Amino acid sequence: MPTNLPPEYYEAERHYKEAVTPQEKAETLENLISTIPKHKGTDKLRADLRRKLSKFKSQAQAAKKKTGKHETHFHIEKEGDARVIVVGCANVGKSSLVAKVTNAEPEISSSPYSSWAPTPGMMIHDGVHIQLIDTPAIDREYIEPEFVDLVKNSDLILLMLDLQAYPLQQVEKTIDMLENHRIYAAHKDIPDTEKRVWKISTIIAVNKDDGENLDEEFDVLNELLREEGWILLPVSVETGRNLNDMMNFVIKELKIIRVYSKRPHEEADYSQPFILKSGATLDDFALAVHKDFHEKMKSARIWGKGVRDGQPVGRDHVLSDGDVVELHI
Ligand SMILES: Nc1nc2c(ncn2[C@@H]2O[C@H](COP(=O)(O)OP(=O)(O)O)[C@@H](O)[C@H]2O)c(=O)[nH]1
Ligand SMILES: [Mg+2]
Repeated sequence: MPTNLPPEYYEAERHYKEAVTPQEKAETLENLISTIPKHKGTDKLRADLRRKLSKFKSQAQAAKKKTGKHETHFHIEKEGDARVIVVGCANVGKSSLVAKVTNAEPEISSSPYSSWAPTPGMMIHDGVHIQLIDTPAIDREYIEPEFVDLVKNSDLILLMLDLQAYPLQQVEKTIDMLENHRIYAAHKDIPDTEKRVWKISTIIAVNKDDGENLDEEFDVLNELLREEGWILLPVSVETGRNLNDMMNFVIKELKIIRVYSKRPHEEADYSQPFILKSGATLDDFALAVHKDFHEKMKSARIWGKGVRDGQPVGRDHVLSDGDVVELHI
């Protein structure tokens, strides 16, 4: 082993050793090789590692082919303004929620582990289209990599618990599963040394809080987890209790704003909001309406929070949820 290797080599070597799948091994090894200075003293090391690299690459290729069949049933096209994935243990009410608030019909069953395939549905709330995905229970021996990928490709995780069945154990199991796959709730402080992590906004929906007699149990759970920065919402899919509040909260957490356009001397069209990211400006809005507006806009007036009715605003004005905008070209 040549002794004159740079510190980056050892850092890269650590990642390579931590890698598990052939795909991860290949990626981290490629990076490792790139840290090795090219000279005679390192020739043998580089040749050895390249040989290993090609071995991992062919293994990764083979693994991809094998799971090809799975990919079709886990592969879900993104639709709507955002994607929210419902994750949790068996029987907590994931499928019931998706069946209740979307057009989808996932199987609901009191026997655990009935939903094997993720099922997407469209939830439309106050003009925002949210793709809500029902998933298989996480308390199983084997978690499909495609399932993990689906979580990583979501804008928000709705972590669901059953208040009536040891919720603390469920939350631990679910968080462990996610963190074992390097998926962390957005509020968590992850050490800088931890590379390649996915940070995703996570809300805990505590289901089966069917009536006031159960609220005290929710309060206890809430107090425990809130200290660690988690956000918990009590709901009952069966009775519909707090579901509306939950959906409002999801939209808030997605950092989405709804902005309405209006023509001069007409009312705003509230049925069709333009969905923008929080922090979007008038310029972004004009682009969303039409590229002609974006190019030719001379002025704009706005109605909403923190502005005078019909106040003229410039292109860099930051919009708020619920604003009504009149564009002039
Ligand atoms: N009491 C009560 N039962 C519920 C509620 N939501 C769902 N369930 C029941 O819990 C069981 C499991 O529901 P399901 O949606 O299949 O759970 P999943 O395994 O997480 O998809 C079913 O018998 C549902 O009827 C709720 O809010 N309250
Ligand atoms: Mg289910």
